[in-house]
Amino acid sequence: MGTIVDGQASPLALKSKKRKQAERKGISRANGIASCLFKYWRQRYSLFSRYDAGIKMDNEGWFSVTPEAIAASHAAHAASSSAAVVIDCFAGVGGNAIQFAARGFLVIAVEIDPRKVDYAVNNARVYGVKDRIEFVVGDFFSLAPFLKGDVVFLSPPWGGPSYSRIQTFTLDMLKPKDGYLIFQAAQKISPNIIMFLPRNVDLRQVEELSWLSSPPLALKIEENYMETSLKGITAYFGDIALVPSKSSLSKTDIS
Ligand code: MGP
Ligand code: SAH
Repeated sequence: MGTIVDGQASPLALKSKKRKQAERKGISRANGIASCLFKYWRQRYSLFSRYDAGIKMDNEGWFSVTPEAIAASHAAHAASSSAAVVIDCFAGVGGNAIQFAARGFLVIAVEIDPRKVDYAVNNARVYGVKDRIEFVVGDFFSLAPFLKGDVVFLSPPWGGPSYSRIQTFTLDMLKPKDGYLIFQAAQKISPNIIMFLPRNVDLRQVEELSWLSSPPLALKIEENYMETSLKGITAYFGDIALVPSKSSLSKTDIS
């Protein structure tokens, strides 16, 4: 130890902290990313194992993309059902859409930001699954009445990395609309809904979503870990909640 002297960091510890900050700034600059995104860049191979094969990301993509192994576990879960078409309603740079397509699904990937769609197309090409994904640039809420699919996948914006400083994340904090409205739009497409949510989400509210249907939808809630770090919560609604989960990344809490 020996780094704290009279309640203050020692000159040696300060030097090492400054060196680390400078190193972090240098790496961030060299890779064209904001230094506040450095922690996500360090996890780049767990976000996309083929990162070095030409994956493209933007700032929001860095902190929003579902880690590859978790996206693969969502797809594996859906593949245990008879579903064939998945609608990824907030597709971002393609983390989930790619894994659904790699599992053999036909994917309709909706994303409002055209630059992210360009990146998602590029990233799907890197994974050799571009032909299994139909990319749509647009607003999910406007498109929802026209979308047809067996499974609806929802990973909407959580309001940025600051979500983790909130003690209990309530569904009205989801963007661009309240989680209840997002869920209702999805329900019009299919009762089989997968929702990827913050680890601090209010689970009672998630349960309430299943009561929006009569009779209530089956619900399964999983915690998604990468090694020992809890990254998010997945809620499976409808018949898809009843298929057994095979993933070692998931711990089921409520069935
Ligand atoms: P995090 O909590 O910001 O980072 O995001 P991490 O690595 O857990 O760092 P820590 O210091 O908090 O431990 C964890 C994961 O949540 C990300 O890899 C994304 O998959 C997901 N995620 C984070 N945000 C801010 C969003 C978001 O806005 N939307 C979606 N869909 N996913 C997000
Ligand atoms: N699951 C994705 C990340 C999704 S992040 C992945 O793994 O890559 C949420 C995305 O929702 C952001 O890219 C944001 O641009 C998009 N989005 C926000 N409002 C939207 C809307 N109304 N319709 C469609 N996409 C929207």
